[in-house]
Amino acid sequence: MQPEASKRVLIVDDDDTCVALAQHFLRLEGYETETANSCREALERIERVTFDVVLSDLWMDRRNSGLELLERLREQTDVVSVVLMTARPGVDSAAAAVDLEASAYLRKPFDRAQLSETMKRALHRTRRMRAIESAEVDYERERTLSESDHRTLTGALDQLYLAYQPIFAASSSRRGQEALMRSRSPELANPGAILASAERLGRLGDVTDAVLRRLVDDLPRLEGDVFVNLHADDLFRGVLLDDTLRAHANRIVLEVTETGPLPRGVVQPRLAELRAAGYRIAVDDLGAGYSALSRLAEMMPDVVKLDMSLIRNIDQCERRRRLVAAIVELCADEGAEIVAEGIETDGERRTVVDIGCGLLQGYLLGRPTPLATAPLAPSLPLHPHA
Ligand code: G
Ligand code: MN
Repeated sequence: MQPEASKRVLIVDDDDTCVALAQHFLRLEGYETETANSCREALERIERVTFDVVLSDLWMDRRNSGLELLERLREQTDVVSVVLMTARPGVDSAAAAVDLEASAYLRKPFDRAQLSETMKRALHRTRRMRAIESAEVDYERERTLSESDHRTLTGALDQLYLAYQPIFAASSSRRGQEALMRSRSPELANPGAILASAERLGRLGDVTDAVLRRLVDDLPRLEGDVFVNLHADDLFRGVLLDDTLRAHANRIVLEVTETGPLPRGVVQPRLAELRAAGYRIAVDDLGAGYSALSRLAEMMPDVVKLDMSLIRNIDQCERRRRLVAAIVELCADEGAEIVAEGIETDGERRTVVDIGCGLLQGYLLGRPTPLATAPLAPSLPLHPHA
């Protein structure tokens, strides 16, 4: 249940009878009231308590004290409504009151209905102002938060590097490697967190550009094919057709990690364009999440990478073996190569080779390693336990 919204009024008047009357009426209307007899006393109260409306006499101690009070109050806050009471409204004081955003004038003497109506409007104004103010505060907080998020992401991309995990042919010769994003940023090092942040900030393209820039730097030191992960939207990044990257296109396999339906009419022509430039296209993580079999027909990939969830314990699961065998046959018909990903045991390795997976990847065969610390030998041992 919502707490009832506060209706707290400070009544300010040097005339005690008037204070008592206003207090009586307002209590009948459900207001909480406090009272003060002078501008000074009112300001003291206001310092300690948050009021929703200040109902103040205009003329106190033979001066326009009500205006003074209003002026001092406005130095502190806009979000409390002030109603000025007076027996002699004058043009000058009215103009000043408007200037200082008094909510209303209440002509003395007033009856309960007049007071009630005026106070209702004043209270409404306070609540509206508060709502606007808190929305502004939220907006401000949101903006500064995302500014610092942007900085953190930029930092992570500046310190981005690639680790390479070897990919072998079933015949045990080394075929190439998959480039995997890493960052040395202390705040944002995890690749999944980098991608999540980039997605939230609408900067997935920046991640791809950073990855491809690093790849260009590394390519001269890499042997064989280089597999690199892209979101389907990234297929449209201009950098893919820049001369530098294009010069190596025939060694590059673009792994599309897709999490939603592909807009057919746009993606097909782009794939054709990228293939014409020399790139090969792979469907990544087939068998996981949204990466459905229908993707095979849509993209006619050159390479299909089977998700490690299909590979796990495949040597102990007849039905999974048959499923993978069916996919392998389908891909063979389409002329696509198959990579079995995430091979961790020798049983898994032997089984996928038996079924006919032509390419192998996984911790059993090699972990992702940064280039600087591990110059890539052309043939790493395929059977570490053999
Ligand atoms: O989505 P994609 O297939 O590109 O993901 C590759 C990820 O899988 C990398 O983070 C890599 O470190 C991880 N990986 C690679 N080989 C293995 C493996 O044998 N077992 C497990 N659990 N993870 C692996
Ligand atoms: Mn991949």
